[in-house]
Amino acid sequence: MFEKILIANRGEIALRIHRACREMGIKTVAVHSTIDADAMHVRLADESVCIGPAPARDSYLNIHALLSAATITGADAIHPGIGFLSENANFAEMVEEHGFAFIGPTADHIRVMGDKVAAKRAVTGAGLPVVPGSDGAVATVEEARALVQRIGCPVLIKATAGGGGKGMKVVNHIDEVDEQYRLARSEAKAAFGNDEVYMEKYLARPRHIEVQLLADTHGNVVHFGERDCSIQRRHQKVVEEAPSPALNKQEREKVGMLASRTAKLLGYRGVGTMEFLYEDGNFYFIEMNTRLQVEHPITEAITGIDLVREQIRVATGAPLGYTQEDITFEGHAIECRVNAEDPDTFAPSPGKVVAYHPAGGLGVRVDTALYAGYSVPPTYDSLVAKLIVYGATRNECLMRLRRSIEEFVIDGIKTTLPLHQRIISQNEFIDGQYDIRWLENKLKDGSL
Ligand code: MV4
Repeated sequence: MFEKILIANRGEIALRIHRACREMGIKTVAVHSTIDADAMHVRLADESVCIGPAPARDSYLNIHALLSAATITGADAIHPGIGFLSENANFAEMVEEHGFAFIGPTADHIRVMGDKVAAKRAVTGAGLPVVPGSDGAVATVEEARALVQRIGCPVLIKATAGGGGKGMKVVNHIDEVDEQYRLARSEAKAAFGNDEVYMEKYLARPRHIEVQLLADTHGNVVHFGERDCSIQRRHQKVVEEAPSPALNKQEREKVGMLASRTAKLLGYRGVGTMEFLYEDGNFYFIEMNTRLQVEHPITEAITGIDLVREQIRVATGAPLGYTQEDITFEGHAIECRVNAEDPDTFAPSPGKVVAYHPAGGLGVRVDTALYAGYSVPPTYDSLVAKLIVYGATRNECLMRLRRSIEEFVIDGIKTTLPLHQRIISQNEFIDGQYDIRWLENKLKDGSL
């Protein structure tokens, strides 16, 4: 087992990882930028190292500073957390070259899944269904036009280096191909420094269903069921739930089995998530995330498994020690991402938290690094707390979530808590009848 882990992250996820480490008897090293000197993740850790100035590129993305911090503190492993360097294959490689364990998949798996064309090809080879479209990259506008003629409008042009929706362009009519193709390439170039694009049939109203996976280094893979992450705005998840209200037991077992079988064939290790679009009873793989996810706690709530603990265990080379049949699902969980933003305009709202009182009681979990007197810096992403609520049934979960939002106090900054109360009060949400367009449509027509 590791004795000391350096946590290359900040905020609530750094605390989440610290907690798993301490419960395993592992010491932690926090790293922080100058603006985070009094952050909660620094206070809790056994040791801390300042790795640079506030901008992420100078601190949390500074590979040399992180490796130096791991060296001087004698850490034996590095946990990248979420965001920042968590899906950077070069970082994973350098961590291992410097003699530390990387708590994540191999650099090769990160690299393949970071290239969306390579990822699709890899999982198709393993028998996973994907959205019909181009066979690999589309290199010329002539090729793009021919493809639109073959698969029919609407068609979506996506960046190979993409994810997160950047560089995505819809083609609704053959006359638009040339313009949308050029726009997609130039946006991809600007966002990723890589203008390669590929094409898919555009699904108009799918749900976003993702499967949580865990693999050890001995070829054992299990899935922990799905999460429904269809409540999104501008490619940022807002509310997630597990299980999905749209799937029946057979569909759940089918997509879980398909995903875990694929991960096994690919020789994957660690935690990972396969993302699918789900429409008219069909699943289509779109991407795989090779890291822990923000919304992992809802899976923990319905399975009783500590995913970060498992992630650390398999990184030591330990075998899973259980099989798919040992994993059982019970009840329902919903997560609301609480952002330091104006709930009506989504304008960032950093600043000093003057009063803080989290929701509590049975079935309520709050993952946060906030405390009264803490100043939320304007420098990083605006997620400041995750409210995770469990209930024996979806209805119990919803009732408990409503009262939890009512009692959650974060004063001094604006947060999206009021938005969450409005979302979960909508009939469509209560009925589980929503798709990836639902939230943005509600915001646009002013009915939220
Ligand atoms: C799609 C799609 C419709 N059809 N692919 C958005 C980001 C990237 N992860 C994939 N995305 C989409 N791919 C096809 N063929 C619609 C989206 C999409 C989306 C997907 C999941 C959750 C929210 C979304 C919001 C807008 C678009």
